[in-house]
Amino acid sequence: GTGKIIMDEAAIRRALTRIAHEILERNKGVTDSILFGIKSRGIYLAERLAEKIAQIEGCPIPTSSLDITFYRDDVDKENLQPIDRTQVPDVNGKKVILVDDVLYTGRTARAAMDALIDIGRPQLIQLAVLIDRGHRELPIRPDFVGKNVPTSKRENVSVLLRETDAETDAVSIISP
Ligand code: 3GP
Ligand code: 5GP
Ligand code: MG
Repeated sequence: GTGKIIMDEAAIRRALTRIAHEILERNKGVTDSILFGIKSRGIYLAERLAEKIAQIEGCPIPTSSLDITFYRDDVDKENLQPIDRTQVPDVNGKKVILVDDVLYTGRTARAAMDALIDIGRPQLIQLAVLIDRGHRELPIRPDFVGKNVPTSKRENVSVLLRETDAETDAVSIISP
């Protein structure tokens, strides 16, 4: 659906450019860092951040994706399997930056941390999100935020990305 656009293509580009700089500043470069995109849209955002970081720093940052289904707190695990650690980069001793489109209750971020710790022992884990819409149900706080967007629980934040959704990027609030 369509709602009020709160970030257009340029705003999203600028926010990701800023976050790329913040990641480099906070971590003093990209040595031993890995970006992990969470499911579909987090993966595209992680890839965009990696491209910017490589341009700014002149040095590539490994990028991977994380399937957290097994680690969710609301699914039946019977037919699911934990992450196969041979299929993901080694996280031992690494600075891992989780990337997602929207942060809401924090349950997805918690599951992602559980998944990471299942495959190794990262040096540290940080969280980067394009949108923080509030309403946390766990003590989780993002390290890098594109835009803080106060929402009601009944609203929904639509994130449309060129890679999967639309001709141009847009973030809007969909009200019921
Ligand atoms: P994503 O996989 O790209 O993150 O959760 C499945 C998809 O539904 C997500 O896409 C997300 O963007 C979208 N979505 C929209 N509103 C919600 C919501 O309130 N909760 C969740 N979990 N997903 C939502
Ligand atoms: P949480 O687990 O923090 O409640 O929600 C985070 C995950 O759910 C993210 O991966 C995000 O895609 C999705 N999500 C939660 N709320 C919204 C929303 O309003 N809009 C979109 N696009 N995704 C949401
Ligand atoms: Mg998401």
